[in-house]
Amino acid sequence: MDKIEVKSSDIDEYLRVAIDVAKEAGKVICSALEVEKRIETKESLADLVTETDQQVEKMIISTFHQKFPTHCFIGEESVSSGEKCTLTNAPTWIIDPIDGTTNFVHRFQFSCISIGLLINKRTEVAVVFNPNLDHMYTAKRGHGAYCNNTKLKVSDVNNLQNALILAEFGSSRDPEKMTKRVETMHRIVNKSHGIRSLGSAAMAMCLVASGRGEAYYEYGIHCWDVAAGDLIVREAGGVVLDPSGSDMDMMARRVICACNKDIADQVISLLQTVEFERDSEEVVSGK
Ligand code: LIP
Repeated sequence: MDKIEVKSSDIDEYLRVAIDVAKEAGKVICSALEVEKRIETKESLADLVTETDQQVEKMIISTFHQKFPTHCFIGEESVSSGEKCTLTNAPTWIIDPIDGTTNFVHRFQFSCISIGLLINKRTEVAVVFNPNLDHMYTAKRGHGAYCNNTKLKVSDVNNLQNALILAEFGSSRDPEKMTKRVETMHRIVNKSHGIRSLGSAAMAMCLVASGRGEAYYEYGIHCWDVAAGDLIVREAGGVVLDPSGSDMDMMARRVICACNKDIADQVISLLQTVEFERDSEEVVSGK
């Protein structure tokens, strides 16, 4: 498919609609916090889904579909129920209705709606909304990243010794993968100010973008966990890479983002690769 041309007024409209839909989704999530949830597990006892994830994803997709009938979608819950994860140059909304579902279940405040709009396979518009804290993170390519209208800027720390690193255990409980993760964390914690695990990739990326941590890495994420965070970090001045040090590949299920290349390289030198099956065969660089 040929490259798509987009007008900047269209991009503004996409961002406006994404912010509105994220706010509506936030209301649904906040009211669901008060009621008992029916929880199902997906691939492990730590891979949860609730009716709210499904309900919110349907709501977001149907709103976008009404407004932009030619656009395509990749949603966490749609893929879980068998839809293909296919990305073309066409405008494609990549949606995680609740990133941090386990946090949502436990009312631990780091969960959010993550929405990235990719055009020509690059995120052009990003919205991450944490309704618990009322933090709305937004970015438009080339126009900076914001949280509730305050411009974001990454930290200027460039030595791992002075850095706080965000990392996750992820949802797989495969013993070999767990051993590698714990060993890596052990190496990093000995060479930095410490490690934090928040349970939401999108939130972790927004915190790096906000200068509240120097790097975040994870093996096992999916494209919907990072599609929006990718642009938010880049627009705040940070770097987003594959843990090998090459360009990030959104379908490769692994990512590192950092406030700068120096910190990224120092973390990368300590990482152990954890293998996961890709989301799709295409290589999708956010650059
Ligand atoms: C979660 C991620 C988190 C990761 C979990 C899971 P979900 O997303 O954001 O960082 O460690 O494995 O993928 O499933 O709550 O949308």
